[in-house]
Amino acid sequence: STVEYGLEAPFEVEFHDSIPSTNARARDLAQEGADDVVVLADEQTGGRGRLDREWSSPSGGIWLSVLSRPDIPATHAPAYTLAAAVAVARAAREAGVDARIKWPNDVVVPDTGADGETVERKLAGILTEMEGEADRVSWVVVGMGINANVDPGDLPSEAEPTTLLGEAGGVDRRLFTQRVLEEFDELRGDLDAVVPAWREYATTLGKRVRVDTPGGDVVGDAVDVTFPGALVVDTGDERVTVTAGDCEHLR
Ligand code: BT5
Repeated sequence: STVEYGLEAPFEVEFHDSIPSTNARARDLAQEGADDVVVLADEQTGGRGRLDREWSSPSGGIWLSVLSRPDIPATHAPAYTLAAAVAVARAAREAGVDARIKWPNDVVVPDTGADGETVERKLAGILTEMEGEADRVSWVVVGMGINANVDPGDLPSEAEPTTLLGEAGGVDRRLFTQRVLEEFDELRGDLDAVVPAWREYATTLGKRVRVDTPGGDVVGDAVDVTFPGALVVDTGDERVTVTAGDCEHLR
């Protein structure tokens, strides 16, 4: 409950010590007609990423889902994903972490090794789900998986993860969550501000990328992000606007 968790965010908060997935719970609440609810958990036993990939969610993290019913067409929902990434990046930067955003949904921290090679370690991921008509969504659930007070060794190493514990010695999860929700609430009320804010922290722009899209791979220079969250890739022959896919930074 709100009181128990002590959050002053503009949402009702439902807290769980352990739950399969906060997104799944928020979807259930949506079916029951709820609005402006945050589902928050210390641990998830069945956390999911995009394309049903597993999201490792040990105790100590900030695993949360925001349910809202905005008056937007489904095509604008990607702006919610970007808004969440900006909110998490801002809160992490306030905590002294050099958080950047990798298109579309990864909050990463650059880690330059002794060999001069930089690895972008994933601090957080966002999963947006929605239902409704094309011209107006019925609800949107924005899931944020934030590796907070988690030992990086407890996360799958092949994912090249990092955590707020590893980067900043840990955070006060209540305050961190409050900052994320305040920022997210502000951005969702001003969607035009999302892309400019996203550009400030972007690590993808200016990089050579390979984007694995439903229509095949697109390789080129990432030159811009446009509303509501599409990546513009200059392939040398043409500028391709990519709305969804996995992005790999080639250099
Ligand atoms: C994401 O997917 O990055 C979205 C993750 C969303 C998780 C939140 S937690 C609260 C809410 N409830 C849920 O059930 N989900 C949301 P994607 O871009 O598909 O990345 C998934 C990939 O990240 C996996 O295949 C792993 O390689 C890697 N991975 C898994 N767990 C990780 C972790 N804790 N930290 C960093 N990388 C991880």
